[in-house]
Amino acid sequence: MVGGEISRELGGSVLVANVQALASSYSGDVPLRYLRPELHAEEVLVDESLPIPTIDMRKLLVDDDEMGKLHLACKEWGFFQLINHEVAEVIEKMKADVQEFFKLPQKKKNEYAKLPSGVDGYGQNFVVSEDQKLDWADMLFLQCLPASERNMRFWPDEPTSFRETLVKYSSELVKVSNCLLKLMAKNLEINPEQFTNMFEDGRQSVRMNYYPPCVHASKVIGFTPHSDPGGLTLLVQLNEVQGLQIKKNGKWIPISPVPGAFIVNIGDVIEIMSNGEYKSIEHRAVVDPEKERLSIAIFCSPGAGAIIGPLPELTKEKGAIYKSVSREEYIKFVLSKCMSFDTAQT
Ligand SMILES: O=C(O)CCC(=O)C(=O)O
Repeated sequence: MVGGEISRELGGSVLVANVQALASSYSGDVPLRYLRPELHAEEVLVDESLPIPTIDMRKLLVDDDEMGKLHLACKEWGFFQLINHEVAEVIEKMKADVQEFFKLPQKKKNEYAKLPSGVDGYGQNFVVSEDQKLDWADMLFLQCLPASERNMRFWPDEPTSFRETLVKYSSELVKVSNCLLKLMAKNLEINPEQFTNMFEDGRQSVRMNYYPPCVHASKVIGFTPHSDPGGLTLLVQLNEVQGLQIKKNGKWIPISPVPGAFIVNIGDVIEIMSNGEYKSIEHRAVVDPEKERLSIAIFCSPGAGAIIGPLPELTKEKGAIYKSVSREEYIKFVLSKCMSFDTAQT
């Protein structure tokens, strides 16, 4: 382990090879560290897959039936597609800039390479040993909010519009996520402020994922199975290549991208706050044998000083099924529980 303990404390990582460069130059076997055939052993429901619920944001504001659909989606799926969210324009700009970023020459991308001691930047996070198995992906991770914690050293200045687009994307998505949180609070019959205050001055980070194609796609994994430790995640796919899978009733279900929709999922913090009523679902990303795949995930999490625990109104019937801890203790717990996926979202 190289600098493992330091990495652990700071949430950093040992540096690893760039997969995009590896994929473009290799012609034979996949390096051993990427081989994870055991992750494909479980059943995938391809033909019978049920689509995850689609929620219409415009209808949510005026239609009780749509609110009911949202409640069920959060309780039974933990995932839904969000359409008519009114931020289509900035999504298109963001997608174009992220695509351009990953097309830059390797040398240029490496100017934003992350450091072993931090989480922001280009590379991979939370690799804590030299023999840890690796995901077939590169990512660019950036803290967006609070604005005082942006580390501009890692914000690409190419394409030239990238920074401005991300700032706009971040602020538009705050509006979408706050609106969803208020509606969820209404559905849970709790005071909306109790729910939203925690996120109001919260943290928001973005993770841009690049999954190169792999001829041995069934032996590698793009993103190790995980649930998101934060509150709410809003994901867009940049192209129509399928890759995201969610676990339902012990089987993996592929999620097909709906053009223009966000894929929204409940994170562990909301599962805890709702005392288990809403579900944070395990998911993973698989790799395509021929085509690259790109996605952008925005993570919304409570800010400093928050207490992570079940809301008192939701514990009356069955008591609290989770402990309440400070945000700092929660992060320590997440880091210690699982260092093999990116916990920087918290
Ligand atoms: O690329 C995907 O579809 C999954 C991404 C993801 O789970 C994440 O960034 O946390």
